[in-house]
Amino acid sequence: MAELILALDATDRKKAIAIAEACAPQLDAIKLGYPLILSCGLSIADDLEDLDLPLIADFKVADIPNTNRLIAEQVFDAGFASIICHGFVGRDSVQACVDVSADCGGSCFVVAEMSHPGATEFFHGGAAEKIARLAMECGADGIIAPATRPERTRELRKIVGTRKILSPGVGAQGGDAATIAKTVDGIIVGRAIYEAEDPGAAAEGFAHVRSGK
Ligand code: OMP
Repeated sequence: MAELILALDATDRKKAIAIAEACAPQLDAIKLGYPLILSCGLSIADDLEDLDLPLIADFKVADIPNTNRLIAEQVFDAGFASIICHGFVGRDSVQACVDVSADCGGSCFVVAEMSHPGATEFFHGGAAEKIARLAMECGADGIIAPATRPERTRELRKIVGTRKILSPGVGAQGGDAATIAKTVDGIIVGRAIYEAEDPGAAAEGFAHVRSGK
């Protein structure tokens, strides 16, 4: 059983807010990334504040430690609860994001292995395992691991223990919600919900995988 996190990648402010409102009762968090934030600005977080759901900033931060720190500070100042960063940039860069998250009372998730087909080019051969270990050593709250490869995510679970795994790739990318929900703490779902004719009903369709609901 897992939480349901909406990847709100719609790029029109009004439409995005309407989708979030329609889905809110079915959600545990909303993830916002470049598509919506580049279109609307970080202030979109204020527009979603009344929904009282944790907001995850998905910038897949991947820069030098000082720039990572500056980005993370902006994210938490804007009211986000969590940030996603990349791990391949190395320990010092990840640590910068983790430290700002901790200072701000937020959480930090590190991408260990991505969900798309091309991810196997660089995240395989032990790289994902190395990133997951690094994330744990830095004190990250959890990792991002693919719903499209449940067997890989099960391997990464052995490394992260009881820390969280959030998993994208359900629906549009072919991952199965019920299968991956057995291994992870949260499933991240975008198009299968926000492109549906009735996003609220589509979100409700994942009720069977939500923990404790
Ligand atoms: P859908 O494919 O539309 O369900 O969206 C998936 C969401 O998860 C998008 O916002 C992606 O940017 C994000 N994502 C992945 O799809 N794969 C990953 O490996 C990592 C992420 C992520 O970090 O959220």
